[in-house]
Amino acid sequence: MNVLAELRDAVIAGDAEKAKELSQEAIVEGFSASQVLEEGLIGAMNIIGPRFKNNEIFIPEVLKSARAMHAGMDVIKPQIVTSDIREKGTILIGTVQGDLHDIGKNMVIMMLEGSGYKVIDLGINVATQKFVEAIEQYKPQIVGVSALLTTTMLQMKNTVATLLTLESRPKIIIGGAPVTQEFCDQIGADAYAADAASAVEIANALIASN
Ligand code: B1M
Repeated sequence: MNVLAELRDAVIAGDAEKAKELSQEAIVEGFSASQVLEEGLIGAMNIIGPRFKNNEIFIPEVLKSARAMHAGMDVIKPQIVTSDIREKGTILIGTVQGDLHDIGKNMVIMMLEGSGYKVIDLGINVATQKFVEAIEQYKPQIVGVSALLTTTMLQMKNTVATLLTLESRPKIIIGGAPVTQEFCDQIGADAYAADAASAVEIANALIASN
């Protein structure tokens, strides 16, 4: 079994220490940080998701896996975030109020930072007012809004509606598993990103069109 498959298994087993070691080993063996991310860490979450859905595993196991995944992400982050890249702009990002999911958002952040953006992470369960205050404080070019629950998509809609009313507002990118381009069109956000890599492409395009 190659090191990325072992890493995937370690994350599935929720073994943070092993996930950290194997992520380091994979980098030493010459795998790129994005291979470790895509094939090892995201690969594991793609297996965990359906198991959680089918009640084969439960929240404690998912949390252990999430922790193991973060341990791996901490290892590859310095490889992805190269310090000599000039900042392309500032992006503010958060998961909407009522929603505690942050694994995907954190991946988006890593990819954005890796491609040269300064990212301000507002965390999870972010009230609309907090987005508004942070926009006033940091004056970002882009705001990223994440939601992972169909129930919190309504909160996403409310947050976006408020952000759209701001004077000289930043561009708004939305994302998260239940979010679609159709929903994006409905609520009037500027763009929808299906995954972390497309979030970077879309951010680049929005900055270029400014
Ligand atoms: Co939750 N959960 N969860 N969960 N959880 C889901 C989302 C679910 C689909 C599982 C299921 O039942 N099938 C389901 C939602 C169903 C629905 O709404 N239709 C669900 C549920 C129901 C719940 C609870 C209600 C469970 C309960 O308590 N009964 C509860 C809600 C808590 C809350 O938020 N209020 C809950 C809790 C949890 C944990 C805390 C245990 C944990 C979160 C840990 C954490 O995030 N720190 C958890 C997890 C891990 C999941 C699953 C298994 C995995 C999510 C994940 O991390 N995916 C998930 C099942 C699934 O998705 N298959 C599930 C990996 C991640 C890389 O993908 O987040 O989609 P994703 O991010 C992608 C893209 O979407 C995109 O880029 C990312 C990278 O490619 N993207 C953006 C994301 N945000 C973006 C923002 C952008 C752009 C792109 O803006 C710029």
